[in-house]
Amino acid sequence: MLTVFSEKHALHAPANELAGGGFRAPVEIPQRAEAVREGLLSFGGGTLCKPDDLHKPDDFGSEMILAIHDSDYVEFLRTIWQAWNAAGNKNDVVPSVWPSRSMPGRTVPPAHDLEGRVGYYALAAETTIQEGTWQAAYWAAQTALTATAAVRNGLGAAFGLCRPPGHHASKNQYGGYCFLNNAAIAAQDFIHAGAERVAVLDVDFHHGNGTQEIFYDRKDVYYISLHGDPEHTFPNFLGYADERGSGVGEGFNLNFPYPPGTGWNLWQEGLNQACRYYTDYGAEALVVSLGVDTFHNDPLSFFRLTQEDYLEAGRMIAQLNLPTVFILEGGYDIENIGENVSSYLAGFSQARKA
Ligand code: SP5
Ligand code: ZN
Repeated sequence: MLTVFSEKHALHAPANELAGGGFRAPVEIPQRAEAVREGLLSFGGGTLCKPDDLHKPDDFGSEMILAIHDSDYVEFLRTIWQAWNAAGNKNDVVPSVWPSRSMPGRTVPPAHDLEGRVGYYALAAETTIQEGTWQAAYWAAQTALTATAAVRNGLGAAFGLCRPPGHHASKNQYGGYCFLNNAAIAAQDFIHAGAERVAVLDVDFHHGNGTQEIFYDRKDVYYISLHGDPEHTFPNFLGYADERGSGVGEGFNLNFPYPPGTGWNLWQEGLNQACRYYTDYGAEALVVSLGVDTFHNDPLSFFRLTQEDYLEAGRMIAQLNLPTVFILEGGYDIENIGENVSSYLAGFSQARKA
């Protein structure tokens, strides 16, 4: 399968991750993307992805990024590290104060304080910003756009090996290891090219709060997510079953939150239903937010999916028979991430050829 990959992902390399009351070794690290690339090239004796199938992204500029994200937010991402560094901070950017529930007064960032500015644009504190973060995020978005362009131009499917991931990034907030919403940018690119109904299927272990928020009041993009119940896990404050969309978008957002211990039997029911809803919807194109942190051995997950399950999930997704762009999201078991992603794409490819 055609795979788009940029070495620039490595410019985002967090030194730490705030977890359990201290700074720990981060899980969203450059080795993830390298392991996926190597896994694709070696899977099935190199039958899934050949070196010729690996493409560097083209530069499509900022038009689609700005169709999804607010311009002040994009400007913040582009400039914050330099400002933070120039103010004498030696460490990575970490937020520490928020316009939280009890302080709803202010709806713009404070003009003269960096800490306030960072907190305004952050939705969580585990995600740090370094010198190369903007470059890495920009090229992850271009990776998504390049994969989408290939599919728009007639290729049946493509894989955007995006890093950093994207589905937690909202119109104007970063967090959950995400800065630019690569999957939303891909979906918007289909719309920009004339599609009227785009399906976004999110199989990452976590709810894609950013993608949901971005398309919540729209009916041209139908977001469906299968994920760990936010009563039990990140992002905690969005992703519940009663969130069904608003305005003309009502009925075009669907969440399947699942409890700890969820395995294939329960999970595949949701995937099956999602596929039926997309068919009824008359989807013209599909974007898959492909997280493999549903794996039984993932350090962040309480699902119990296996490599065989991913083969079958890939087959089920293929049966939608839609032009399909896969976008990498989470997955933190470095030992297995390459084979896990490959299993999804191999199942999909096998079913498409059959
Ligand atoms: C893209 C994606 O999968 N983002 C996930 C973001 C999860 N952020 C909060 C994770 C908190 C995990 N706490 C660390 C415990 C590890 N032992
Ligand atoms: Zn995740």
